[in-house]
Amino acid sequence: MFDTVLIANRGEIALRILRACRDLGLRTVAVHSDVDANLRHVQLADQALCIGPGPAADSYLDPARLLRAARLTGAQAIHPGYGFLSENADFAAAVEAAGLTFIGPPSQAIRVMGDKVAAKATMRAAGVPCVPGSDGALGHDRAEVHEQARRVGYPVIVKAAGGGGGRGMRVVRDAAELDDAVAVTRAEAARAFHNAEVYLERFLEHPRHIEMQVMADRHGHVVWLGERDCSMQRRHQKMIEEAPAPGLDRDDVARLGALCAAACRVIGYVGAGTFEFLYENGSFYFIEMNTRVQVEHPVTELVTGIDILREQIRVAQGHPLSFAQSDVTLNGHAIECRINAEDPTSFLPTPGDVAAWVSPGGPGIRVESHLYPGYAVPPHYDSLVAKILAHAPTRDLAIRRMQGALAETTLAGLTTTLPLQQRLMREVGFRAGGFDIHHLERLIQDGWHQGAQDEA
Ligand code: MV4
Repeated sequence: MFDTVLIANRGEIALRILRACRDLGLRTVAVHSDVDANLRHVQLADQALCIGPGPAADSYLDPARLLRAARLTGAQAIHPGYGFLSENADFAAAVEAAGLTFIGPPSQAIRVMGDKVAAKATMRAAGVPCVPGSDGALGHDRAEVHEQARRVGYPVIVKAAGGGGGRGMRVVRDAAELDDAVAVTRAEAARAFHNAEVYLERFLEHPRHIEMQVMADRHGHVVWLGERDCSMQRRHQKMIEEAPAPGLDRDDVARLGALCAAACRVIGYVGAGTFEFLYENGSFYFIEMNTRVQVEHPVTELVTGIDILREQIRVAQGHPLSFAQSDVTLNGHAIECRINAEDPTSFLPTPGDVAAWVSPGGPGIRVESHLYPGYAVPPHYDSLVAKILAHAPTRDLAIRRMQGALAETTLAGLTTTLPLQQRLMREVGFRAGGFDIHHLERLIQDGWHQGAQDEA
């Protein structure tokens, strides 16, 4: 049983982890790069340690430095947050081997889900519906690859087994393009992931991105906490997430949740996890699993009333989940806007000094942010600077509350995505709900900032 947690992350999630630890009476150790000494959670932690220079490869991504920091500070557990080393099976295994607790699933579960071919085979065997595709990784016989593609049906998508999150994939619209696409994806995958394995799937043209939150403990309890709709994205960067997903059949969602929970039992899953699905024409298709806490976990916390970070840490301590599936009920609707320090038309990063920051409040509003006046956003890392959430009994009121929250947010000195999110709150496609994963790219192409799109 640990009493000190090393927070192996930065920014808003490091602060979220710190607050969960504080609630549980746990000591916190903040580790930071030398450009991050002024982060909010570094100021608040019981102990802080600089572990290296600004570039993440020499600080937040260096397993040896993190393990040394744990040894030096007496931390017995490491929370990886999201990104960085959170889904690195070798790091999780090294933490386990050092006799420390990795706050996440067993390294073996991370390893299996990190290999998208193995993940899909495992999920299919567990009864989770998957996108029709090749039987496992593609072989080197060209005729056989063509036969697989014909059987799956064009258009197909070639994906790297070591990829995920949108990295290492290529759409193939007819047989003439197949050989090249397979060869190029293989070569890229070998370089990027040190794994040349690729597989085929039927390419779905207009899906929604729906994901299912699960939690499991070490006592055989698994629960599903409902879905999130993350379709409002650009280049695999989510912009807005919401729960529940508009227009879904609640019985379908419940069946899917039960299948995901059953799959967790099969793989011996522990902690918080997310099953990603594409949803098209009333059917769900598993694409990959995220074996970490996600950026958008608060929308699920708001509609379920369950503190996912708290449960994740308690489960890592060996406690059973504090609730059962029958205790999980959905209450209202929640929306999250990710405020990034990016230009809202070019999406280029806009690091710099925060001149003023006044966060919004009022009924149903929650803000997750490490910002404060005088803070400087460094150029080295992800540009997420705040998550603004609105919760209300209905989606319409949640949108109205979000509009109010965005309007009362003062963030001076930085250029951010906030104006785009303000516009999206009024856009007819968003207002209707149920838009596909290409919706935002279409709006951007149409020049959202020139006021070309319809407004409600
Ligand atoms: C797909 C797909 C269409 N058909 N697979 C992109 C990220 C990775 N998680 C899987 N991705 C996709 N896989 C098939 N068979 C379309 C995407 C996709 C996508 C998925 C979720 C959210 C945003 C996306 C944006 C572009 C493409």
